[in-house]
Amino acid sequence: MERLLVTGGAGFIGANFVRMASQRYRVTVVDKLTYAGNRASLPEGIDFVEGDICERPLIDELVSATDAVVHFAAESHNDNSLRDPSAFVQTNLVGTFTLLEAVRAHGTRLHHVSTDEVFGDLALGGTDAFTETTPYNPSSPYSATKAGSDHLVRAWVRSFGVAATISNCSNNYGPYQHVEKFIPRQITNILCGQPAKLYGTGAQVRDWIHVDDHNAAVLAILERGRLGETYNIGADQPQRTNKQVVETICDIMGGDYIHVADRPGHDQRYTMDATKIRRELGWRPRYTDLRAGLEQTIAWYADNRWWWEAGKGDVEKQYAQRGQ
Ligand code: NAD
Ligand code: TDX
Repeated sequence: MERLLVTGGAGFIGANFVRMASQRYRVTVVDKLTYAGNRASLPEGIDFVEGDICERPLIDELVSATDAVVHFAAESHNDNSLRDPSAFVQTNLVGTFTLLEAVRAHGTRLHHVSTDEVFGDLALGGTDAFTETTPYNPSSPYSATKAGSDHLVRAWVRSFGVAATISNCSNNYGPYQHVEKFIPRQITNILCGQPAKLYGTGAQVRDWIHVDDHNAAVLAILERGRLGETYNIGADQPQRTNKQVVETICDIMGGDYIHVADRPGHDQRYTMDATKIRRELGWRPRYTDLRAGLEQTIAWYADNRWWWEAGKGDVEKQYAQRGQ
């Protein structure tokens, strides 16, 4: 395997993946450059194609010229999916279908990147965790379309023998994450002299993982994973409420937070059991201290205002319309 086609490579996780994988592979990125895509996140020396994964002739041509596809492209923000789900259905379902038909036609290896949100949520206060066999029970239009895309991949493996793997990962943080998302929104609010904004009570629990740990796991699955298998990815962190995470950010940066309107249908708790990937592939997270990972991420946003400052105002205007 020498050549990789990375869909959604100009997005947060994709761009960090390209930075890691381009040290070992010849990488081509295909990305539509939606509001969430940014060419400036990509390193020099890779091939970039601006295009939509729903366009079959383009995807056929790119898939025919690669050894494997790593599929990150998606509409990824729950709050946006509550405002207008249509792009989520199009990109996450029709886009994944289009890719699957192309890899089926060309016999190409595919890794499909998915989320813990396909499993729904867990009750606050419990210690149970999602495993690879937890039944799917998605809550939002975003997670429903990701769940549907996972089912398509599984069906193409079983029905057509497509050489695919799937990973379901917990909440990522790190450099190049769009300022609409929780952690960069709070960091950049404080950098702009604004308070951090906590939805509702802030009692919800997310299972945070550094983006480089996620991407090292994706590479391990691509290189050594068993075809047809699904792997959960999570960093085995202690359970942390959103309020605790905001308090840590405020403590590091010297800022304040306020409570704002809650997200409708807000998932309460995500906790991942990543035993399978640890046991089968020997993968381990390297960022095990969230505070240290947040300090690194805060320093990145403070040093790279050019990367996020232009888009910040529009994002905050949209949140303000919803009382958030
Ligand atoms: P992102 O929104 O930052 O990036 C998505 C990228 O996909 C953007 O560059 C965008 O331009 C591109 N894109 C969107 N529609 C496209 C289309 N039709 N054709 C081509 N490109 C298109 O998302 P992210 O946070 O980097 O997430 C990447 C993947 O990882 C997604 O599949 C997401 O479901 C999954 N995931 C994310 C997290 C997380 O915490 N962010 C956790 C688990 C899984
Ligand atoms: O301003 C905010 N205040 C707040 O309290 C924002 C933007 C979010 N929140 C809360 C909502 C969630 O409980 O923080 C938590 C994290 O929110 P998001 O960053 O929007 O992430 P989440 O909805 O958990 O989904 C993320 O993880 C799984 C990614 O966006 C998905 O793409 C991934 O699949």
